[in-house]
Amino acid sequence: MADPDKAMDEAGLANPSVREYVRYWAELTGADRVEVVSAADDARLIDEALAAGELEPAGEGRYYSRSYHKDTARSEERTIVATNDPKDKGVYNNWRPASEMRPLLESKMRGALVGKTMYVVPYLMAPPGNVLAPWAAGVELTDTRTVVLHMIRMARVGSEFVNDLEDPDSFVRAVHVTGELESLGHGTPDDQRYFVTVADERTILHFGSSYGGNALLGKIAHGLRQGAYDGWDSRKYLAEQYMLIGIHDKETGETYHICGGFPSASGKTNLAMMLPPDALGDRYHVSFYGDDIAWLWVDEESGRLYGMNPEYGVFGVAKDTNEITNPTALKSIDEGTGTIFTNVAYNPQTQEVWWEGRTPQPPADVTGWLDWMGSPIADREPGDDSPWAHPNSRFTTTLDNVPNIAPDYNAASGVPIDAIIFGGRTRDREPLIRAIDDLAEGVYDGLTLGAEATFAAEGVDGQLRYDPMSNRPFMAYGEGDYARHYLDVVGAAKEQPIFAHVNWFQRDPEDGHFLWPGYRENLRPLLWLIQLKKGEVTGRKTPVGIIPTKEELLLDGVEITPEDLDTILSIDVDRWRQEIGFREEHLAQFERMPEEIWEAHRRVAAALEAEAQ
Ligand code: GTP
Ligand code: SPV
Ligand code: MN
Repeated sequence: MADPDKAMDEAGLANPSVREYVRYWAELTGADRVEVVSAADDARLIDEALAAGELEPAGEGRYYSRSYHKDTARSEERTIVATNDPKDKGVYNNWRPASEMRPLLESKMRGALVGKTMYVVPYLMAPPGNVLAPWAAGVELTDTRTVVLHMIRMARVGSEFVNDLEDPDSFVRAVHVTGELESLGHGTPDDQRYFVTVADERTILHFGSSYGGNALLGKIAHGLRQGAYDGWDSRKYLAEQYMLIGIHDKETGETYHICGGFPSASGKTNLAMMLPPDALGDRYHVSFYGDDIAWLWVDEESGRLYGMNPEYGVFGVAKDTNEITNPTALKSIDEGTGTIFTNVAYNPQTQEVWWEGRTPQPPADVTGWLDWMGSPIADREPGDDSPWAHPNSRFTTTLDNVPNIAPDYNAASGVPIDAIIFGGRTRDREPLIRAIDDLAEGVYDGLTLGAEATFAAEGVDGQLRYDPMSNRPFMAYGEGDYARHYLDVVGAAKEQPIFAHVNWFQRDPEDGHFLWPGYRENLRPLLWLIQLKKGEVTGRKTPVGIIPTKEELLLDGVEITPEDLDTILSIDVDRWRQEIGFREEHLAQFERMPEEIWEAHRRVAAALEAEAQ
């Protein structure tokens, strides 16, 4: 049996409540050893992981890992929010009673660490000193060394983040057990995996995966689900699946901050890492604050809406990352140190990695190359064109490696928010950008975000579905209450941010090509949005928002045909009238949806009818 007190003494882990929690779980899981981790342990843990074969070298200071072949994405079906109050049940949170879930998870975890090490990972999901830091501390317990290595990259890790809490009990208890992956019945009726957030007990219990959002509990389970619940419970803040960027105008010296939600694998990391197009690079610079999570609150002193990124790293989609789509990501990997790749293709002889879209064609000489499951490419049957890398393969790197990281990303203050945008993979109907300058209509727009789901979750790729605010997989409580809370938080700000809906993914119905070139060019509609907010342009009013005229959009150097440009800057009124019917059904599912949202819906519907006359 482990001696948790000795391990905690040695590591200087002093918080008495944390110590009690660690003792409880060390005993319940039967762990042989307890090890308290801080960021300073990274090099040693990397060496141990290499020696154990959990990681392989992928060039100087870079590493490769492969997960169990059925364990490659978040499982939405197996993810549950549990509380003690049935009123917390929403449409998307898979609500279950805490009294049922806690004993079930404890039974799965009992004895699961016999013969194993229990790593103790104290973390903070906030820049130190931030006003929301009291909700940001947690301690993840895990049986998996690669999970520890990912946590060190994705969060601020060390005992100092939990030792001096004003209320020693105010940390999130986050327990992760991978279990025996081969015998968990993935996707069968007897699926043993459970990813549970007991939100009103601030306890996260995840069993049955070592992958990403299922296992890095600081990130998705705390940063989004627990954060959302705490933000509502305290009436203080919102926790959203948003990227957060600064756009700096070198001519005027001004910086604008935009945050925004796009569903998983729909372009947040790309936008946050944006290198402006050559024609605009002399004047503008885009800086990275966050690419996946933002917590938003109203700053007491200025009365403005503020935002910060609780994370410390990037867990980015590898697919289609290349010199044209995201040179910044490649630089963070090549010039930074410590990147871990998961489930890409790997060549142990040359230590190279590759993924679909990295280069137009895969390496011509397949000698040594293994696909993401570890099978030699050279052994493939002729005609086997299955992907070399898993579509949800990822790279993990810390914020310090990101070349366009904002100089003040670590500042306690956070940054004032000028605009909130929503978007997703929508193949028709949604124009390039439509701006919304009314709070209720902006929140309504977020709640009715409809897009194609992606490979970031098991079994949903390509499904068209509503994904409110891009939070569908992370909803912690009822959607009507969520809408109320959103209106209250943002509505309390003295200066309202402008809202917008963007779409980089409209396609030609015949040949399927993307109408808008996307990526670096996405800066252009965002600059227009800022100009609109400042009153420098007026746009064209439509029933669903204000859209730019061709003349207003800075288009020099953009490759797009006049027909495609017309399509992405126009509103298909009949298609939108049909959409209104779908939205009505969608919103009607939710209890306690605020009247302001229904009013916004009726205003948009009436404007569309008037336009159709
Ligand atoms: P999560 O980390 O899963 O929450 O996703 P994310 O929203 O950060 O996704 P990311 O930025 O990593 O983008 C995922 C995929 O979208 C990549 O394959 C990109 O190549 C693709 N993508 C991003 N921006 C654009 C764009 O402007 N146009 C097109 N066509 N594809 C894009
Ligand atoms: C997402 O799926 O939205 C992610 C990756 O950001 S994961 O950490 O796996 O949730
Ligand atoms: Mn995400």
